Amino acid sequence: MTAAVRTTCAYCGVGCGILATSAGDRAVRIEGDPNHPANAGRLCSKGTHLGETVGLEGRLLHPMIGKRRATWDKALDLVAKRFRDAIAQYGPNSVAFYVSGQLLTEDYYVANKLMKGFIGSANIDTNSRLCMSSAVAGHTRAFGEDIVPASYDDLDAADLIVLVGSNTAWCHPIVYQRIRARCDAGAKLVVIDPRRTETADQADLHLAIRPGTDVALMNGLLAWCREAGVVDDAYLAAHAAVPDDFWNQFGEGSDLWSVARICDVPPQDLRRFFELFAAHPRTVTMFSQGVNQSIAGTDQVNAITNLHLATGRIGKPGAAPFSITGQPNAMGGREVGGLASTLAAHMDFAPDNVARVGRFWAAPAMATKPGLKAVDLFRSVGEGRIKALWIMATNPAVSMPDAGRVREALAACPFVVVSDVIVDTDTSRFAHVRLPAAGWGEKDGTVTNSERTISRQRPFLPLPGEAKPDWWIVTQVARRMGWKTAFPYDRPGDVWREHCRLSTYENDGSRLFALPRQAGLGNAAYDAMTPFRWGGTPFADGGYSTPDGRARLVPVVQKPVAAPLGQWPMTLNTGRYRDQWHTMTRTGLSPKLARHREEPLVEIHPDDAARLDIADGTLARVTTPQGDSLYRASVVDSQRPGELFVPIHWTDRTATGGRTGLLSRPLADPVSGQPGFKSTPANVKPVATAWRGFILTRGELDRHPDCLWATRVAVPTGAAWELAGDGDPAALDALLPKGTRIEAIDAARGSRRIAILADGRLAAALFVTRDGILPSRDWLVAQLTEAVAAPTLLAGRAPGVQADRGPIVCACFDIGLKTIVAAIVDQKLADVAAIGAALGAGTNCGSCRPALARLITSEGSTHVA
Ligand SMILES: Nc1nc2c(c(=O)[nH]1)N[C@H]1C(S)=C(S)[C@@H](COP(=O)(O)OP(=O)(O)OC[C@H]3O[C@@H](n4cnc5c(=O)[nH]c(N)nc54)[C@H](O)[C@@H]3O)O[C@H]1N2
Ligand SMILES: Nc1nc2c(c(=O)[nH]1)N[C@H]1C(S)=C(S)[C@@H](COP(=O)(O)OP(=O)(O)OC[C@H]3O[C@@H](n4cnc5c(=O)[nH]c(N)nc54)[C@H](O)[C@@H]3O)O[C@H]1N2
Ligand code: SF4
Ligand SMILES: [Mo]
Repeated sequence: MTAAVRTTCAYCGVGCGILATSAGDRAVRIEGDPNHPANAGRLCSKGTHLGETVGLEGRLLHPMIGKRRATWDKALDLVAKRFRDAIAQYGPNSVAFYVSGQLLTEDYYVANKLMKGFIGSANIDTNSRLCMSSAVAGHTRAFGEDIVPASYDDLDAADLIVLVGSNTAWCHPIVYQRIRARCDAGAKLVVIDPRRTETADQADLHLAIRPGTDVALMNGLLAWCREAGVVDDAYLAAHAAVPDDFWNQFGEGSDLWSVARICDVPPQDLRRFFELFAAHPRTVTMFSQGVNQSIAGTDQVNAITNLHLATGRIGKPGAAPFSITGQPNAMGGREVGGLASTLAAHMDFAPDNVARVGRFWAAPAMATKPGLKAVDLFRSVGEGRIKALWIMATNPAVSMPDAGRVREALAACPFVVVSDVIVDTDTSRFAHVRLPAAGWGEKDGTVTNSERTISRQRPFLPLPGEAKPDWWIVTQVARRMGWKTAFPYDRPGDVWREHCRLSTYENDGSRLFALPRQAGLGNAAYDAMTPFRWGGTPFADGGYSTPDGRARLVPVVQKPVAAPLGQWPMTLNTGRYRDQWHTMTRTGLSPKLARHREEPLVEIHPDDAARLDIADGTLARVTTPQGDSLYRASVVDSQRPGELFVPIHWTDRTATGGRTGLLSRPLADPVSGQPGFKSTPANVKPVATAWRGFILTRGELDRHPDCLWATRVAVPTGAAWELAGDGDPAALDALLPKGTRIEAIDAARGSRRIAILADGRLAAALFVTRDGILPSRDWLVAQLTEAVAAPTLLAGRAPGVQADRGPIVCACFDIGLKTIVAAIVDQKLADVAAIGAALGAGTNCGSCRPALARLITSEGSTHVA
């Protein structure tokens, strides 16, 4: 064991500190860092299981040109040449970079400098366009600069916390724990989300609003505050510019009843929210993708900033609008200026700024205007106008809206470079050159979290194979394109110092983003950097980054919400699962994280399901004008009628279905360019299958199962595939590895059970059924790691013992939770009596009947075996 290394979590924008201890052979112990201000030692499920994701399986370990291994020299020369040639022939705007909030600040800085100061185009956009750009635009409109005026300390001081379009319990779990702790001390929690998420479950009030009506809600609340005398006129007089006609919009239609009707929530609930807000000056309104990912995202952000400005709830402890960031370094990317619509260091493309940055960089070719935003960028690629594209640390073939068109565009692009840690992603399949990047645990630099705290990510593992840090790769290409002296970096600290110097360069205080004390940091001090938050408490005395120092109230009106149309009667909402991260290239490696949700589900309200004849646990096809994909149906009343929810995580590498990116429409907010991922007109239909089954293997299958439904998750030593189809399941046998075969095939009942043994150990198992009854996977999965296979493999459980039963629910008959859940799911038991008939549970003393009833509602609809 070596000493623990202090680093930061690879995943979300909470930015938790981690103590990583390497134990050799890429084994690592992960603990929360008790000294980190973001988490004080706590970690969520994803952070805790990071150790399961640092192995080398699937890693890209050397550069590749086409399908062949190449040397770094050859690959870098080729990238530099193809970019140079395209620029020479078609001009600087014929090339583009598409980068990511998962790059470190140093990586981001170098890529941004190369594109905007040397290539001479601003065609560098980032997946933060899909994530934070409405918040960036809203902040800039309201405050004159993209400043998040809140910190986690504000949560500890708030009396009311309003979560808007944020499933915090799943997506920012450690912040959520902090919110719960504050609620335990008496603060109130209001959740505004069309779905009843686990976050909403525990709230004092949940407003399940009609999607896309957040402006009406916030404007209605502001009108209420004005009536109630809660508007802080003194604050507005001192610190804000209020357009003359601002208050005119709050006439007709802003009364409680009209707002309740537009938002489709009970008026009494709405009144309760308004009263809570009016009564608690210390309010934090935290928002995320339910607000940002909308075609009115920027207006929605400003509806929230208006409310906080007008009530003077900003720049004070416990009072602020709080845009919580998604990716670990979404904020660092914004500080660097890595969006196509920003220049650098919180400067835009005003001529002064262009000249200033040009002086600082000694740039030969400054970009003078914004570049293409992600959706337009890929549209341009599709139209043949981008001749060379370099994608770093993002998987747009999955995560862009209308991903089918994005794939066509990538296929047609003359030159695509992909820098990634994984060899085979849905995007890298289109790459002409693949460059192996250093991954988490290997890379070295800084990140900024949601509350502006900058922390180090430090390496504790050696660079595997020929992998190199992203900043190094971009630096090498820049030098080979001819700019040797402008890219002199030998280590991330060199880049860091330059970034910090730019932040203070000719900065008379008009840009709040400034890191003056960092610019002269020595290498040792850079290595020893402890987490620090820049910006203090912004706007504590007004002092907004506008020419007159005043914030802006921005008039915003609710746009009519389009009524569902005949062919597309449903609205498709998309988002995240608790234990998966985006396109699963890393969380997908963890067997423990796989247990939470093993397949992509389409969640649908019981009324819609009944009307459309979609039974829980069967397959359903979701169709939109952009494309279609399969999901397993989960019938739940946490959905609003008329709305569907699907996860974003599954890809071609892991499933035949769940391809959510193909479905989302490519419409974007006109101000920010952020796509409206949360509401695509859609349709859903049941899909019949003849059989259901699963394959478990030690190691991986040679190829993916070729059947209607096949979804993979990691299990210890190998993989588990859930399967369903309508053809002959016997065709699946060909997938099984060689070895001693034992089988039980009951053609009449349509049941096939096959186990393959190698050296006396279970190497693979295939179970198929026509009647839906399959053993629980737990025991068989455990058999994959046993040195000697049990004799009862084909029964799918240990000799003489029930399959892993879980905690006991029915004490009279000794029946466990897992047994009951499996029976509910596999046999489609619909009520307590049916459980009694099948298992005996609940038929003696009856004490467990309430528990069984709860399991019918919860597990019968949400759990998939
Ligand atoms: N487990 C996990 N955590 C993550 C990530 C992950 O992949 N997995 N990704 C990280 C990243 S990059 C991001 S950006 C964040 C995202 O974090 P969140 O924004 O919390 O997550 P989402 O699930 O995308 O969407 C949030 C909620 O918005 C709701 N919503 C949809 N439409 C509307 C609407 O019109 N109004 C309102 N008020 N709400 C609406 C959805 O129902 C959903 O519950 O999570 C980060 N954390
Ligand atoms: N329908 C729908 N689509 C969405 C969303 C939604 O809610 N609904 N959310 C959007 C949002 S908010 C986001 S943030 C995006 C996320 O979407 P993506 O950014 O496409 O998702 P990731 O899987 O995180 O992709 C990161 C890639 O970088 C690689 N990688 C990891 N670390 C490194 C590194 O250090 N260097 C390099 N070079 N590569 C690395 C990973 O292997 C992976 O292939 O999805 C967006 N798409
Ligand atoms: S809350 Fe976010 S940063 Fe913290 S451990 Fe979980 S995923 Fe990592
Ligand atoms: Mo994101």
